[in-house]
Amino acid sequence: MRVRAIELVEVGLPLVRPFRTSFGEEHDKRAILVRADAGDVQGWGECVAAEEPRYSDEWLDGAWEVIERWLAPAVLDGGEIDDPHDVAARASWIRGHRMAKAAVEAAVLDAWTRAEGVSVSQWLGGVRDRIPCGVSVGIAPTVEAMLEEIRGYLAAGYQRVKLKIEPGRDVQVVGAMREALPDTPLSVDANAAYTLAQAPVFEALDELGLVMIEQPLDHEDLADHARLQARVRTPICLDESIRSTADARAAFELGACRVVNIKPGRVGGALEAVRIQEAAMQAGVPTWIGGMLETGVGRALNVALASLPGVTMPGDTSASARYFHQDLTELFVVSADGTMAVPQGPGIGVEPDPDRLRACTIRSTLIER
Ligand code: OSB
Ligand code: MG
Repeated sequence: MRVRAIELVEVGLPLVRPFRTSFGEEHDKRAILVRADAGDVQGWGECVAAEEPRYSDEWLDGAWEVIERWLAPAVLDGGEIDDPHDVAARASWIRGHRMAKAAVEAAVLDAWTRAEGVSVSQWLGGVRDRIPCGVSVGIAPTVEAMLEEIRGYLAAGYQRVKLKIEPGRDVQVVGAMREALPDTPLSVDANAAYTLAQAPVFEALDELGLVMIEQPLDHEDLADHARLQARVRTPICLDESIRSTADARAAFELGACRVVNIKPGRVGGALEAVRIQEAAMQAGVPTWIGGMLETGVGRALNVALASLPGVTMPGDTSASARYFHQDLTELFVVSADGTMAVPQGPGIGVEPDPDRLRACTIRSTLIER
């Protein structure tokens, strides 16, 4: 397969409710969509870099430039693609920029699997046609507001509820949720907002029967995560800290986590995500697929990854309606049993609707050969 053109489209979609984490609040979803045009087939990928480098060191405008200036030319000028793994190989001289790389790889992978007539799930080795779904709940102004939002999700079927925490809004808020919802599988996500000196917060959370504590400490600090894990029974799950299979192996050897949140954007692509899932399976560490408030394009790839054998826990792969009044693609829905269907059509199984895409477009550029 030869990719003849790569188009970048920046889109903006209002969120149904603001999403607040320890690192900031988002009201709109902005994303770069990548379209790989291979003549007979085309494929779509979504870049999860946000407008500001808060979650990681990547940001939207930076990713746009990296793709336009280096990644797209690496793919376009590299000749025939013999396998989707070629994308990462051609881009390997570019340090970092994993979210940008992941988006380009995703577009090529979609085109490739469409040409082969198989779903991405099948091609990656998926073993499930439905996946268990959890939901990530932003920090709300009051305990009542948070509870009301959560009750809606539980009524919709979600199997696990993740609460965002930050210093000052942790033990008390989570304790109130636990009291109101004694049997609900709950987890917390601190997005790296604490230091080991605040371990007593996690020792208190340890008494609340949580499924896991996600990314409590600095993203660079595996050693302190290992020290914290030694002090709590609740499994620590790493998100920001795991950017590669090498990171995952180091975390497992150090005992820095007992669960991994896998996001294809954070680790440089779906194919690296598959390898992390394999390494985790070998180490006996369960994984789940995280999210970055993706539109249907990015969501579709996450859902395909969630069908892999080592991905055994409910992920942050929620229904389109949890994020948007109107998505760009066919909608992802969660059924009453808290599961979602894995698209079985060719490629990622969904496509942006041309009218919706036009309505959401902020800018676009075509890189052609
Ligand atoms: O830490 O998992 C996170 C959203 C944006 C950035 C980081 C995170 C999140 C979420 C939402 O928790 C997951 C989702 O529903 O897409
Ligand atoms: Mg997280």
